[in-house]
Amino acid sequence: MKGLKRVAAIHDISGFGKCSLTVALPIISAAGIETTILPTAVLSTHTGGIEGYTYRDLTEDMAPITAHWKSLNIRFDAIYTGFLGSFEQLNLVTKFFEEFKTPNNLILVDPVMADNGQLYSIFTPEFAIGMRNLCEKADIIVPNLTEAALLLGEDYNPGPYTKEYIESTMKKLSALGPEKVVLTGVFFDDEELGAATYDAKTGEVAYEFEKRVPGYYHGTGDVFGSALLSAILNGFSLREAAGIAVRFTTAAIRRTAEEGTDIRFGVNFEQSIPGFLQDLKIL
Ligand code: PXL
Repeated sequence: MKGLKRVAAIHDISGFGKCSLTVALPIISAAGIETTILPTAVLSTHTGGIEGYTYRDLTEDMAPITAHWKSLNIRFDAIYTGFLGSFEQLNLVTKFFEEFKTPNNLILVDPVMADNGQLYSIFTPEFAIGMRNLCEKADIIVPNLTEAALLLGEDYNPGPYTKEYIESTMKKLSALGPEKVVLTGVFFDDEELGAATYDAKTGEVAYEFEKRVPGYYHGTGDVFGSALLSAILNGFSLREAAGIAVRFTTAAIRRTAEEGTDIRFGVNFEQSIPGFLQDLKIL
């Protein structure tokens, strides 16, 4: 058994609906990685298609939590950020990076703000510019194609995509700063859906696909990002990690589709964890 690695996961807690920390914490922990959490807000549910959610903003707590961890000399092998509620939170996360970034750890930013061509209801177009500034400081970013367009200030392309479009999008995103880009929601036809990876250091572009399950399931970006980071910290290459994350996310979606659960309520990743751990060669 290798030494225990530690992640700082900076996302909200949506009590019901399986996304952000209620997904990141169990998945990364199951992959044998200590998961320290910095909650940005507490909501009754996520904001995707569910009305009447409560929202307790925790911005005020973020600097004191950061300072306390710094005083304890805690070190992280990775910093993983997701849903952030405001410009102020983007600035606080930037400060967190300044405190805890080392030459040996990695920053993974999932620029959670949009999907299917639309910004999530609580965000403004200006927020996308702030998110771009945060992505510039990351080692790896994991946007979907809507978020990629927003980061680049381009119009959304609903697909199907071409290799030229995907590769030029990833190269432009990498030119913002991150050495590695993983693009989700990539498809060239109706049959398959998956992710593309680009590593600016090696120039390698790779694709990982699974058979498409129809429908839009909530929280899949967080399942994907958590699985990707887990695989990278378990020593897999970017491409292998993307394959593991695509298989795990698709398995969770397939299970949910078979059960006919409300697509807003998140995917059944829990019962897909054994397969994920086998893919990680932990089981
Ligand atoms: O899964 C992304 C996400 C995370 N957190 C909250 C959200 C969303 C997407 O809608 O609303 C609160």
